Amino acid sequence: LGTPQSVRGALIAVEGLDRAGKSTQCARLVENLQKQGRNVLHLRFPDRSTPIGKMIDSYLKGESQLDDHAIHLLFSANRWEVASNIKSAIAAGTDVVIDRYYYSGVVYSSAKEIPNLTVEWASWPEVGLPRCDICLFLSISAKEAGQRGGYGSEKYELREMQDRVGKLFRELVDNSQEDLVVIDAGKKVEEVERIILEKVGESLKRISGGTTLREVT
Ligand code: Z5A
Ligand code: MG
Repeated sequence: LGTPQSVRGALIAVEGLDRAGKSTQCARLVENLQKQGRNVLHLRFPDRSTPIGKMIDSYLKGESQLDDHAIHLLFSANRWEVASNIKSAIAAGTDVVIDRYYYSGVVYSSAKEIPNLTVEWASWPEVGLPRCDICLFLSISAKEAGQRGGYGSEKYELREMQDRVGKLFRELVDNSQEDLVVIDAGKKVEEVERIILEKVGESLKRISGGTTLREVT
């Protein structure tokens, strides 16, 4: 049982607007893959437990102020600090499931509409990170997402910001050459879970056929 050593693990990211159901679906996906006898590493960004993550947490809660470029680079650094762990897990045959990844990094910062903090500028620090084999984009309108328990009090949890984030996510999905799969996140939890498992299954099949882990370009 388990994944043969010769087959690498898969890098799976789950993205989308606030309240799209990313954390709910990541937990279910991890459990489903484990039931199949696979080893899984479950990560999330921001990872608020590291020193960099603590700075991000404090910023999001409004407890500290940071320049928009500086916080952008911290979000990216928070990914870079685990990049080598991701690579070694994948090489050892472990699947890595990530709750938000570089797409969130690019989209949220550029949605702030700060002069020169463009999508292009925001994308550069992500170049070289392990690229996902599949990114499940949970698609939901900001209005519908806002109805799910309402927004909290963190920095970006404002309707106007969420609308801009939604628009940028859609542009990214349209222009991306990555393995981005759009999933209707307005469906029932179980239905979204089923579709995700089906899409991930297809990706796992491609990987067992011998595709290598790529880097963000
Ligand atoms: N950010 C950034 O700026 N730059 C970066 O590089 C990164 C992130 C990585 C914190 O992220 C902020 O950081 C975020 C982006 C920014 N800003 N904002 N705003 P976070 O990941 O820590 O955020 P979070 O606190 O985990 O919330 P979330 O991700 O927005 O929620 P979610 O994970 O997508 O949803 P959920 O917790 O699974 O579900 C939300 C509720 O909906 C819950 O009550 C569920 O029971 C319910 N739910 C879930 N699925 C369904 C369905 N299908 N139907 C009905 N109800 C559902
Ligand atoms: Mg979440």
